[in-house]
Amino acid sequence: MISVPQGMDPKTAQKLLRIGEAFNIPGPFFSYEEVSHGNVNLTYKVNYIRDDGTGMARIKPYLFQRVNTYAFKNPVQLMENIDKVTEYFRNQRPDQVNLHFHHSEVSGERRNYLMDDGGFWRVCNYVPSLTFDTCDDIEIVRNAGEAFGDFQMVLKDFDASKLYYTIEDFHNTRKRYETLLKDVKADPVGRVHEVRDELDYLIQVQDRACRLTDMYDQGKLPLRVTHNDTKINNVLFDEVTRKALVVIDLDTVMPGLVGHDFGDAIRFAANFVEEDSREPEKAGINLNIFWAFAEGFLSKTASILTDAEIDTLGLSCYVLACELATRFLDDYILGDPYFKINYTDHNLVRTRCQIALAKDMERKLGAMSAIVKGCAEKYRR
Ligand code: GN1
Ligand code: MG
Repeated sequence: MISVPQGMDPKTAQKLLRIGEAFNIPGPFFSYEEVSHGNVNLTYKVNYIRDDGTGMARIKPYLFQRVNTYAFKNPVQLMENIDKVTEYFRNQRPDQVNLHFHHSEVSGERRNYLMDDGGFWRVCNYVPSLTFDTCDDIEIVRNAGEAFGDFQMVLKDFDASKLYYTIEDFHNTRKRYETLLKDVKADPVGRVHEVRDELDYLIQVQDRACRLTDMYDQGKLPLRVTHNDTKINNVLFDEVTRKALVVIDLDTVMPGLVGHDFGDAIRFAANFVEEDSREPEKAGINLNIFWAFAEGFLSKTASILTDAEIDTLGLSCYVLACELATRFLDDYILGDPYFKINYTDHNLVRTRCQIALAKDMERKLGAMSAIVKGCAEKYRR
C-alpha cells in the first residue's frame, strides 16, 4: 500500500495509481479527490508531482473517470466517438482549449481507455476552471448559451453517420414513456403506489411531452449532431474572465435535435432551484435566465436553424423537463439502478422537482416562445 494523506482511502489511491501507470502518467502520485460532478460516471481529480523545468516541484492534475457501463453499454464505441469529435474540434479550433484523452498500451495497441476488472477507465487533461451548478449571473448564462450554440455550429458539417449511438433512443421521449409504463406494470420493488400523482400528471401530458419526437418522426425537424447533455456544469469557464473555455462531457454527442440541447440546458440552468431540490413548490422557470441563455445560443445558431426548429425551442424546454421526470421516476420504480443517488428517495425528489418545473413552464410557454422568436429575428438579420 502507498501512504496517502489523511482523508483518502488507500484502496482508491492504489487503484488510481495503477490506472495512472497504465496511462503512462509521469511523476510521483500525490493525492486525489472525488469530483462530485455528474449523476452517472465517477470522476476523480488526481494530482501528480512534476518538475516545472527549473527543478521546482509543482502539482499536475488529471481527470480520471470510470465510465458507467450500466448506462453506456458500449463504452469502446463511446470512446471512438469522443476521439473523432475531439480531433475534429482540435482541427477546427486549434487555438482554443480542447480536451485530450491519454492513451494506454495493451498488447502493443494504443487505446484511449483501460478496461479491467475494476471497470472502464479513461484519463483526460485537467483544465483549471470554474463550473456552475446554479448561476444567477446573466453574463455567465449568456456565455454558456454561446458555448453550446457554438458547439453545434462547429459540428454542423461533421458527418453524423460516423458516430455511434452511445445510448439508443436517448431523447426518444415516446420510448421513455413506453419504458416507464412497462416498468410501472412490473413494479419490481413495490414503489408504484407511492408515485400515483406523479404518474397521473406525466400520463396526462404525454402527447405534449412527446411533441418533438413525433415531429421528428413526421420529418418536420432535421437531425443534427448535438451534445445531448447540456447542463450548465458541462461548460468550463475561465477563472478570471469568466468566459466559456470548453464544453465537456462528450459521452452523448450523437445525432439529435436542436431542441434537445436547448431544452435540457434551460430545464437545468433556468430553474429557480436545483434539479433535486426538496422544495418543488419553489421550482419554476426564471425568464431572465431563459432570455440570457436564448440570446447566447441563438446568437450562434439562428442563421442555420429552420423556422420549425425555432418555433419548437420554447416547447422543447417543457419536453425535456417531462422527459427527465419520466427518467427519474422510472429509475425510482426500478430501485435506482441508473442515476447516482445520495439518499433513498433522491430520484423521487428529482421527479417532483421536474414536474413542478414543467407545470410552471406550461404557464410561461407563450413568453418563452416570444423571447426565442425575438432573439432569432435579431440574429438572423
Ligand atoms: C446525467 O451524469 P450527468 O450529470 O452528466 C444524464 C443526463 C441527465 C442528467 C440529469 C448519460 O448526466 O441525461 O440529464 O444526469 N446522462 C446520461 O442530472 O444519462
Ligand atoms: Mg453527462
